[in-house]
Amino acid sequence: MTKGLRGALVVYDPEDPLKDLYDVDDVNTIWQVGDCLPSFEGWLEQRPRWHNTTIPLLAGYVATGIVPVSDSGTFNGIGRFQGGPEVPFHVVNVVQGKRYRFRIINTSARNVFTISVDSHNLTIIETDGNPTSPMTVNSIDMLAGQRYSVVVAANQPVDNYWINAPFVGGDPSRNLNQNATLSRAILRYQGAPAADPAAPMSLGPAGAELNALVEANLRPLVAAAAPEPDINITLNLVVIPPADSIFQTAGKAQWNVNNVSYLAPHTPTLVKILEGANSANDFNVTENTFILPANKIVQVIFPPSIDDEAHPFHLHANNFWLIKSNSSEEINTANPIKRDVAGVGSTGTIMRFSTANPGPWFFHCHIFWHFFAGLATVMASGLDDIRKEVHPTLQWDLECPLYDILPTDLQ
Ligand SMILES: [Cu+2]
Repeated sequence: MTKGLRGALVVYDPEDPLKDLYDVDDVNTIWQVGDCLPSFEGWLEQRPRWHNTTIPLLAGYVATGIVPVSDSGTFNGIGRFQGGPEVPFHVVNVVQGKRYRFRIINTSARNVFTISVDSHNLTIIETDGNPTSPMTVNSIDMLAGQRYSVVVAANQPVDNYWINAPFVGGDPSRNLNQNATLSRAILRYQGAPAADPAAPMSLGPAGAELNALVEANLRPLVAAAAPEPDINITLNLVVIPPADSIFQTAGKAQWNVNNVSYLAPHTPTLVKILEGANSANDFNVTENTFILPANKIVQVIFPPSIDDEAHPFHLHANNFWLIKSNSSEEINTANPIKRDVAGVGSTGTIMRFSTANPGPWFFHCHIFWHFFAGLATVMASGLDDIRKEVHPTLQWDLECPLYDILPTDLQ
């Protein structure tokens, strides 16, 4: 992620109920967009002056509270920055007349990408692994960690077309390498010359041409009401300026969830559970761990936040029903979509999830810098079931001593 490591893990469904909508869905139809941070760029371009790693970038963030700003966007690992080498853009090859299922993954540490393809529509059929009722748009905003599948019909004249993937994230004036317009790839029809599109590079549809995704308008493929909640949890997100922070050491960037800044415990949460932890009192306050009974429905309410950016909250191991999207004031319990990353921001967000899957599951902001500064909780459910199902091996027991002998800065 922040160091450039990336890879897609796609679980293909041979019984996909939407497979009649597309002809091609393979290794060549995966689009990974990401942010190219100074560390990655130095590594990629062998340019020592950008040879920062995540550690100094994090140090800068915790000292100032200012999110590091990426040099460029990347599309399947390739990106250009202002004044940098004109590396060839990633090319997506298509054949006229065929329909493609593109699986788009935002792998970035921070950036929000806006995806569009010149002269083509995008028909959304999936959110984070959950099939949706097909909805056609021409522009999609994606937060860090989010995934969409879109069907694109190669129904235009044989030519080269821009795939636009501009992004926002942090204050661009803090990194003059950044030129979001250079974040893009090429859709190349078979028979078209191996050349850049003749059209100018744009940020995508705008004005009357724009038909952008509104997340709240998406519906699941199979209409179903969300179950009624058994438990309600309200989570308030608050940023603390470094000057007021008491996180680890005073003077560091800090994010709180309900007045607690998450700090990874020395003894892992799962180990504590296996050793008998049963209630919130058995965990450090800074683990911000919610103990939930099995097989219940939990509703999480994020009140509107004064912070105007959307935090992509991600729940591990579960899809939630998105009862209220940050994109709308609408409350939808009748037929909400399911997904596992949704924005939390200025209008408020409501989610419901089932605790039928036992485990201590991270529930955190997917912006790497915010996560590091404490914007995380753990939703632990089915503790007795965990103890019945998880049986550590000798190899497992050896992990802790190996960890304990690591130098402190690697722990
Ligand atoms: Cu965040």
